[in-house]
Amino acid sequence: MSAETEDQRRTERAAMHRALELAAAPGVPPWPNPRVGCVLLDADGRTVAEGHHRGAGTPHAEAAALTAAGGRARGTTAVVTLEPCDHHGRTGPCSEALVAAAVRRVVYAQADPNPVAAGGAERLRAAGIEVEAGLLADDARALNAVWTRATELQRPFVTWKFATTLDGRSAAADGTSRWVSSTAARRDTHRLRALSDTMLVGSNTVAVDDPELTVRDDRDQPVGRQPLRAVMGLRDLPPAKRIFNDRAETLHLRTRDPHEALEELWSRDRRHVFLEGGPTLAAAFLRAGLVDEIVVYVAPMLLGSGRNAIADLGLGTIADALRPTVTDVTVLPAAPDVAGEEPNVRLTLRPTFG
Ligand code: AOF
Ligand code: ZN
Repeated sequence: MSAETEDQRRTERAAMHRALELAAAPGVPPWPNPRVGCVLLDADGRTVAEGHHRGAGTPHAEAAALTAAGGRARGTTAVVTLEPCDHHGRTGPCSEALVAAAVRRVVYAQADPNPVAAGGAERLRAAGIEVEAGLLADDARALNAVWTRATELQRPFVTWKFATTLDGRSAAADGTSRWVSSTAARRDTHRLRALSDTMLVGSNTVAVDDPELTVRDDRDQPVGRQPLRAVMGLRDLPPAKRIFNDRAETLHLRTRDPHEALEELWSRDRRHVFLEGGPTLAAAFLRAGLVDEIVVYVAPMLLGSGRNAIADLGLGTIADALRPTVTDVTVLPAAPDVAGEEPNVRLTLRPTFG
């Protein structure tokens, strides 16, 4: 490799790190679009312009950088975290914009998993632009991990979250469940809720537990955008339930079929479902192979009897047990501002079945 190429590689790698940093800018909603960053380099490897995507309906990262560069875009190398799109969606195709701006070379990290938008690399090559794929692809994928998986699956990514006692109970025999998990665990749940775009429960949970299903902060910190509250099931829902208060939007999905529910949510641009119960709904999603991630809070508490965290899965013998892979174990120490609580444990798991 010539010294010049070696130099170019190093510069482009640094620019890709910068593009990833731009993509991850705070305040950009991760839904329903990916986070994308772009840096334009001149022939000497100097940055001509930068851009990043700021949310659905706003210019793509490449378009933002091209606009910032104006006439200086000619002959540059565009370093971008995602393969430039090739479709007329909410905005125009970036492939065409890069060609029109007479960019010389395009280096991108992650191939576009979106079948509707993909094809940019080919289009650019056909126009005589040098294209290199895969630089820091794993980092780019990690930045939009849930979006990427959802886009590949063409349905929302599903995180099933539950809280349990040491003996697998989510509520006592009389139905009381306040509080199984600690303050710290509940704060952590609200943080995770806020990262999703939809919280989903069964109509039975609404009838019995009457959850509000909003992102809240018990210390009055700002919480930002509220995810959609979705309720699934055929039964009518009493309008007086807390889920219908004006703190967030609510959608009633009149189906018992998890596939149908996810299809409907996908068509409404939902990408990450936070499945919060109850036990019957969780079992239905697991049986359908529609759980992509499990988050469970384990509280040091014993009930001996009571409501199971999950309904019957129809598994008769130990050999049939579902054995998800543990991807993270975190101890959540008791919150310093709350007296008399014990640490809880959060397990994150990836289902390797279904
Ligand atoms: C973005 N921002 O910077 C890039 C994207 O919703 P649309 O019509 O704007 O198109 C979204 C698709 O465009 C997205 O799925 C991805 O495939 C491609 N690239 N999207 O939101 C960007 N570069
Ligand atoms: Zn684009």
